[in-house]
Amino acid sequence: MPVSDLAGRVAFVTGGASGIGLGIVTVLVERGCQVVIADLRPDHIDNALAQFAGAGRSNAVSALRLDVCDRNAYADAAAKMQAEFGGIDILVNNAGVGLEGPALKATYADYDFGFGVNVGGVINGFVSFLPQMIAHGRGGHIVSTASLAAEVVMPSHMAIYAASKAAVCHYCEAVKQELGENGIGVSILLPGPIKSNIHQANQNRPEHLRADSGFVESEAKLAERQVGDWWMEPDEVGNMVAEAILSNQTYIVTHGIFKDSMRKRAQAVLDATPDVENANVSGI
Ligand code: NAI
Ligand code: GGE
Repeated sequence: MPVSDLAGRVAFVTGGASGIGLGIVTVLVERGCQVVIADLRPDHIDNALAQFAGAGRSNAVSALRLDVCDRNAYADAAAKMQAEFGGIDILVNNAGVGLEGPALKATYADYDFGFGVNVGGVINGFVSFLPQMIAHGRGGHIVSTASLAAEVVMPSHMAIYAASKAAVCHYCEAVKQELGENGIGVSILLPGPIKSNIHQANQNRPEHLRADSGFVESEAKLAERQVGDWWMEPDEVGNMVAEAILSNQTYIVTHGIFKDSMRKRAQAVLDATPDVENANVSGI
């Protein structure tokens, strides 16, 4: 059965030490969860733990350094959660990188960076944790962070990013029913602009994917970008995520500002689709 009450539940939040993930952690703690933050960046982890210590909530939050691309480390983290908490109830596949750069200059290093974190990190979360979440029989929920970039036609310099987020969205849509039959709810977070450190993509790029990158200049420029005053606060996203877990809501969409672009893309696909009478696809 999906999660009907957050109090006492154990949550594992990747990328939980900054931005959207930290907003989700903050709200889950407020709602009574025991939360483990998994993040790449020691500086972000230190800042996040200091925030919770300052609020007198150190007992409810711990953290471990994890690169979600490292499958062995991810398996070790899942084993640790099983040993310490009897498994997790809520997995938030939130870690991601907002890489961008000229599509014609993209190299395998850039594709591997974008898909490795944004898709590979989500896959590794499912593979590492789904068995224990089903086995413990308490029910559970998996939230994966995609983007509204998955639902519009994005500019060329964000092609890798958009494709990676579309993959997350379609994978989660596809597995939702079967996971539900196994007591695991599924939600897909589709944020618009949220106040975060997403502009720091170049600080999150692994060493082995730096030298050959075609995005060095674009990511250096991105790193200088300021957070928009009108962008949404992470805690507001956290509240949307908490409510979506409780209602097993499939899509969590933070903004309506791209709705016309979303509709235009969907209509373009429908316009290219032949009309048929009484289509029967039950056998597929
Ligand atoms: P952020 O950069 O503030 O937070 C992301 C966190 O993930 C950071 O603490 C970073 O250290 C961590 N991280 C990066 N690579 C990692 C890895 N390989 N392993 C483990 N942790 C890793 O950025 P933000 O915006 O909070 O991003 C969270 C998610 O939200 C991402 O998937 C992003 O694509 C997505 N998103 C963000 C939007 C925004 O406007 N900020 C809008 C739509 C989607
Ligand atoms: C706020 O900064 C970013 C970013 O640098 C990369 C990606 C995103 C935000 C988000 O995933 C979304 C918007 O919030 O992606 C878009 C970025 C730019 C234009 C449109 C986007 O989505 C429709």
